[in-house]
Amino acid sequence: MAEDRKPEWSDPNEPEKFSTVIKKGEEQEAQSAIIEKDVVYRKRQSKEPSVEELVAGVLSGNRGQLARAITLVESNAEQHFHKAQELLQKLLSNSGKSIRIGITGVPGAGKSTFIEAFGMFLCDLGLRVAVLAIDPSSSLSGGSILGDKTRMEKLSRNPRAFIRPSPTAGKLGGVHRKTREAMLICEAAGFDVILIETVGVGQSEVIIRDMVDFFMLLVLTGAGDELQGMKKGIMELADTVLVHKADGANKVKAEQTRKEYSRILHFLQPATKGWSSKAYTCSSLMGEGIKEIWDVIKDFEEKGKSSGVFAERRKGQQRDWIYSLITDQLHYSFFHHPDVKLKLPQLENEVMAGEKTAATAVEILFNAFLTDKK
Ligand SMILES: Nc1nc2c(ncn2[C@@H]2O[C@H](COP(=O)(O)OP(=O)(O)O)[C@@H](O)[C@H]2O)c(=O)[nH]1
Ligand SMILES: [Mg+2]
Repeated sequence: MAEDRKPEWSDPNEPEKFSTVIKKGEEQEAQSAIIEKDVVYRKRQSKEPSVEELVAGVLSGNRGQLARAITLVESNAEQHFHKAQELLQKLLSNSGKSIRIGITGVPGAGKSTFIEAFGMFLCDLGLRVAVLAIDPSSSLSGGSILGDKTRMEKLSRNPRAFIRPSPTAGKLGGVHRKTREAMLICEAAGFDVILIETVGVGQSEVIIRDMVDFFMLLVLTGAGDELQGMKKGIMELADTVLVHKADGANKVKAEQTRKEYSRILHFLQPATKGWSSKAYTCSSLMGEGIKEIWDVIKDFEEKGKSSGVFAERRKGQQRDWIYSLITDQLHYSFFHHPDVKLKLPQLENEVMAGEKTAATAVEILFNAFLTDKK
């Protein structure tokens, strides 16, 4: 037990004159209690919710838990991966009830502005709208999240809407795995419409096409040359081409451009069986053509559901999901294999110098990759 002491400046000859004592050791005890309390408090603050808590939270439409669930699937940590899969497994039977819409176009085509206008229109109809983004450049440049957030200012404040910027690529699957899983979680949380924005460069539009029911391409006017140069491939993916920014002095031109696109679409392979893709004009700034696009999408959904094409596509997408994950995993584990990482720069130089064929270099790399796997 602590020994009681008088302060040093009290008179040792007259101890009773000073009634206060210092209890040695008590201060220490009190302090450690404070520290402990603080640790407990901090632990409670950063405590990760359990899978059950997340499932219950998502299903009840709790936005905080929804955001946490998506953060979990976006995490690059291995222990989170397994927890995320457990969560998805539990939510899977509650997903699939929304209409999934992909929106692509070159940077500056107005995709984010369109989503703001279209999303607000849908919210006003009483629908709940989730917006996800895939930005293939985001893992390199840090993304255009800031730009998008300011473009979707009204929508981001709407209680019926939920906006999630692009995840970054990493271990155990690229951005598309994360986007697909975020989409399933949003569906389980009761969102009626999922809008996925992607920059139309390279492969991302093909990836999104494989994830959505309806796919639209936003284009600009005065694109005569661009139209010629535009890859037939991307137009063949589109269920609708939207000639955007059809306002002011641009209105007449937009109508001409619409006709040109319609003519081309007419000769192309349809993106969806039984559906003929057409071109429309739209101005997100003026709010024109927004309702018409929704009518087109509703018509598309109705026709696809009665013919069975809608369900058939979704089934095919579920199957393809396996293969895209396999590709992801292989890609990741190959390029992160220590021996491959070690040997690759040297082999690259040798191939560039013409000392080795690419096939020989790849064989060496695969041997290194597979040695410990046999
Ligand atoms: N005139 C006009 N400009 C628009 C319209 N929609 C977007 N813009 C402008 O186009 C620019 C790019 O828009 P943004 O939504 O960021 O394009 P994104 O890169 O495709 O997402 C912005 O300066 C917008 O204000 C529209 O309907 N009419
Ligand atoms: Mg954008």
